[in-house]
Amino acid sequence: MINSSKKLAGPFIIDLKNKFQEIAGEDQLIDRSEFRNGLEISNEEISNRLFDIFDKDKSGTIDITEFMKTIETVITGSDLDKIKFAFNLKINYLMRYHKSFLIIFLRS
Ligand SMILES: [Ca+2]
Repeated sequence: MINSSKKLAGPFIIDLKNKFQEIAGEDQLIDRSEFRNGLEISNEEISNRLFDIFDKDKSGTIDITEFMKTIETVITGSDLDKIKFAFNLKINYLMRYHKSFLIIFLRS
């Protein structure tokens, strides 16, 4: 999926663009429900959280640039970028459902 120079490889970019077009449909924008159904995310909380990370300008839809940029950051970004991404995604979920886990974690 990535080559040695840590850039997205051509065929993978084409796959991604095709996937975007398939999910986005005619208007070429992905809204929340298209996002959740298209990526088959069963958990609404996680889906919304992910959506917010992709929707950089908070317009309520994801365009092709936001889609590609976010995926590129996750795949080719620094470890710090990846940690930030994972942190943004997980923290709400963990806080809500695993408070006891966090308490144990923070104490250790
Ligand atoms: Ca947007």
